[in-house]
Amino acid sequence: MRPEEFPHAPVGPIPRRSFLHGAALAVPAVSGALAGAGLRAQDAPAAPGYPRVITRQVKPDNIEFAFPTLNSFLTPNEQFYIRSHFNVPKLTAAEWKVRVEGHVDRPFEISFDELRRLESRTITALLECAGNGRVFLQPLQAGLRWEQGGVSNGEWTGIPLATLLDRAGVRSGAVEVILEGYDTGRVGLPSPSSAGEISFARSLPLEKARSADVLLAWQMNGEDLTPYHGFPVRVVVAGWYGMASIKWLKRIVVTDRPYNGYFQTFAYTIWQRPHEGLPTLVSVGELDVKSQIARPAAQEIVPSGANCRIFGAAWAGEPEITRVDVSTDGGQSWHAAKLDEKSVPNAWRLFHFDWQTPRTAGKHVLMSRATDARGRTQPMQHDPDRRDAMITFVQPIEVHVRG
Ligand SMILES: Nc1nc2c(c(=O)[nH]1)N[C@H]1C(S)=C(S)[C@@H](COP(=O)(O)O)O[C@H]1N2
Ligand SMILES: [Mo]
Repeated sequence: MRPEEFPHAPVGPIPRRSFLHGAALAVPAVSGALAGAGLRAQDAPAAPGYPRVITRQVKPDNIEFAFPTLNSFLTPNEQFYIRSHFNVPKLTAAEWKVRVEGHVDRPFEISFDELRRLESRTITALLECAGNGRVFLQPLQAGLRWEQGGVSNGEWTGIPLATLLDRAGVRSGAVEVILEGYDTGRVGLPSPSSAGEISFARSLPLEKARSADVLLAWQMNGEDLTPYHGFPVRVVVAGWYGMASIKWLKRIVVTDRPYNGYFQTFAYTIWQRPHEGLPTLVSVGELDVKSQIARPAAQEIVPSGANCRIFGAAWAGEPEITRVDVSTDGGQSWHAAKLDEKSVPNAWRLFHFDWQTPRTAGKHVLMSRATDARGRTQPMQHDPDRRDAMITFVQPIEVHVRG
């Protein structure tokens, strides 16, 4: 299946900022004569359009979705963000296998062919890196400086992890399931160094591991996984931050005690204060509520006295997004945005708000703030206890109204 078009979203080339002037330009969010009209000669000398992805790191390659190009409910595979800690392991479908072991009655291995013969399901699930938006934190944090695009929405086909757990026979006393990838490497400065060469691994509480929304997937958006996204088989943990969705799956270890691996208890952790205010590190898990404005993009120029469609996406993991409010005056006043009818658990929900821009030129700060069915709402400030993860505070988008 091809990602479907989203009718509210204006398409057309999305010009990018001029490197020469450092000034804003681009008008794709505006309906009327200018929409989709392309670049004005003075605006973007060499750019044929807005880049569709943005490279954050090379070897390992880490690439973000250019969020201002958001134009469909499902993110096309060639734009889906890539977050890999180590280089892509070289695997073939013919040789690949996954082993199920640990606190089980019948450990076993299963091949790709065998796996695909089991009863599959297809689910929609958004993946967001826990570090998405890190560039907006002050002071600036170490780590990959994602802007808005460490998030994408996909449709996944595979078998529930529960199917393999049942086949292995989980023993009583089991508490977690560790998922390990075939990729390996060393982690070094500026992070605390790893215990030599390690693999990428994370655990899930047994209850979550048994949920029908945790898949061993071999397809995204109707196509085989690409090497970057975990070919031939990855895990998709719907409703959780991306680090739980192990790519290039190698091993499933059922365990009777909590796992304290590098990516479980060093990285991807935040502070919580359950013991009389004493800060305790806890592993990042479920997605929190968040929204982002895709267009207009930061520093864009929008015409005065015109209709400007503010367009974006909101998500909260499993709970439904119940409202999105938009501000065009830096958070002083808020207006309900129109939510797309399509509300799918574990996916994002698209929204828009039609803004009548003022007749006079000036700077304006746009914001969006989402609320979910659990009553969670985005905060205005980043909670420092979250350090450089789970960045859900309301992001200001400065735009320029010009006559
Ligand atoms: N084996 C393995 N799985 C992994 C990772 C990794 O580095 N190695 N990165 C994780 C992180 S931090 C994220 S955000 C998601 C990103 O998935 P994607 O690259 O398909 O978007 O994969 C997760 N699974
Ligand atoms: Mo991530």
